[in-house]
Amino acid sequence: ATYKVQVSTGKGLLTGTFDSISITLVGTYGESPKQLLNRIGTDFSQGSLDEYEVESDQELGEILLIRLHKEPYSFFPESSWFCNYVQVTSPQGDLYRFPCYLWLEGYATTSLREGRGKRGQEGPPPPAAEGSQSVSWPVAWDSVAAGPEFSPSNEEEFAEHNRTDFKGPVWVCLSLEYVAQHWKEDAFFGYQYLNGVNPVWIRKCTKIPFNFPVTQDMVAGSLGEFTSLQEELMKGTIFLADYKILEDIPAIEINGYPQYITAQLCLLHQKPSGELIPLAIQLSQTPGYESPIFLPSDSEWIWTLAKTWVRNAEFHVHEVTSHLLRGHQLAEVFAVATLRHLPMCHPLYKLLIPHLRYSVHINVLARTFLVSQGGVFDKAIATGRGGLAVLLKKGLENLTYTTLCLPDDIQARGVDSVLNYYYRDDGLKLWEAVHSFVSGIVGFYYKTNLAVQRDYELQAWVCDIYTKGFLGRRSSGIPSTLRTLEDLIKFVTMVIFTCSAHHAAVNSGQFELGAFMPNSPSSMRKPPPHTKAPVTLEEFLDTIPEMNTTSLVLSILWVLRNEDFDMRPLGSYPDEHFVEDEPKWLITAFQERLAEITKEIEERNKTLTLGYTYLYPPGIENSTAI
Ligand code: RS7
Repeated sequence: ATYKVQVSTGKGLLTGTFDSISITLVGTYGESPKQLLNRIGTDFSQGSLDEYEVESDQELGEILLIRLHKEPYSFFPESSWFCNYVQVTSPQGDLYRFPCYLWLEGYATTSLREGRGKRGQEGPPPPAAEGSQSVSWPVAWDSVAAGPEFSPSNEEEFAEHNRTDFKGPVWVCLSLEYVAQHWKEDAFFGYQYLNGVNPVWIRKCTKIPFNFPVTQDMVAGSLGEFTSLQEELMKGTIFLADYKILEDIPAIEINGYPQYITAQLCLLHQKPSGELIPLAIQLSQTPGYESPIFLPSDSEWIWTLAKTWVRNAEFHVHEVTSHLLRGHQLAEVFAVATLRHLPMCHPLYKLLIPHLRYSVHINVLARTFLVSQGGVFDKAIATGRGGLAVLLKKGLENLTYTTLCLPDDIQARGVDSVLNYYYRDDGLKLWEAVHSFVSGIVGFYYKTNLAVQRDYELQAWVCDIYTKGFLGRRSSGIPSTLRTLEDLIKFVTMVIFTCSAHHAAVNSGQFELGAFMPNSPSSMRKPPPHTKAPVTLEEFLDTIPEMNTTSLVLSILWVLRNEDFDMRPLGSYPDEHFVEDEPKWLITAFQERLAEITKEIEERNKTLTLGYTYLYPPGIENSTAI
């Protein structure tokens, strides 16, 4: 019997191979003899689709899997091969597709199972080349101890920077110049809590905290004569940004001088016009004579200094808890758990792998340059690497399933009726779109709750995320098992949303909002003021970072601007992991919904003085890849 075999090689750089590749077809009735495929030097080159005939004396029945044998050829040195997929056509014309989309490295045999999604419990046990043997957890990922030695393989492809053509429509957008002009304004300070790089921190305040004794007298000037603090608290228009998490975070020396970190509190008010303005700031968690409450009516530079201390707190919580922990570290947890537990033919592998692309790679780079000993954190950020580890640990202890699921988070923070909160509006639409896509995929492969409960691969995956990622902390609310279809859909939605939309929301604006340093200082050189005595511009400048600190942060922000990168926007799936029709239709429906959201955002932004673009779908990456 003659089988037609087509082999597709990746389009990226150095994806072709000079090694000899042979194939064995394994069917229900038997195996074909191992047969050499490539004519070395012509076949299996970058982007090629090669065709062969494979002979077998016997009929093989239904083809279940194939083996690809990668062996030395003549004097050529070993070369890695990026295989997209193999397609086999039987003598009767039946088509079998074997998605791969992986680098095959070294001399080894790789087994690929036929591509129709199979859950744990169905199908034969996964062939040895896939699954848990190949990837191990780095030691203590949460302590940033994992070094660059935990290193993924496809770095050539990662290093290849293809310029993207994405240029959104031109609205009046935030820009470096805009920030430089408006950074001192109270309204812009407040605006950033809703639509800046860290739009996840403020909470509704219904009662003035005991350790932040703001009084009616203090805020009367800001609120005006027609209302009172009490009335606004009851109306739900008072908000709190509390940086208690920064208490007792150790600070380092920079340029030979000690740096300072404090645990600020900031109270805000949303006016009927929608403007969110700061009412009062306290630069510690302990009120008293030594820690006055700063007000907009204080003298110009002392109020600016107090706000700048809050912007510094925002720098720390944004970069460490929202960006590094929730964006990057979690993506790595999901990636490692997926590679350990879900074989390539598992529907959740197929669904998730595009959302985990390059996440380990970018984290290896971060561990090499940013959070390494003597790296950017040690040189330019008050926490240094030591304080970073403490802050990350606290951040992880505070992280909950509620925080990670946007609709629940909005409820929990009490910000459902805040005006002009475009992060929330766009984010909820995206959550819904992802949820509906995931429901479709899950519903196609899992018909009952029992099917979810019995999928041992899925259960091992979620349990690993719970125990390794969240250190088995019950109070996180992260599930350790999934019992129902709805549980599964919500969990997978959270994973995809975190790696795409959440990361985009906290990543995309970093350059424009952070490059004008006083808006986002990484380190403070003087202790926080203990009195309201007026300060001069000189004293202000002596507190914010020095030139070399600033330029180091700027250089990183510049390099990591997400402009020239081989980016895959949310909902694009150029690698065809799914071979059935239904998932393909679901992908199309997801893309159509994202296109509608795109239109809605474009229309909305036209009506705004400042467009909100960080959750504009064409600009959101599928994965935490930068
Ligand atoms: C960026 O990822 O775009 C920039 C990050 C950055 C720039 C300057 C100082 C500190 C940071 C940071 C951070 C924590 C997140 C690291 C993830 C980087 C790939």
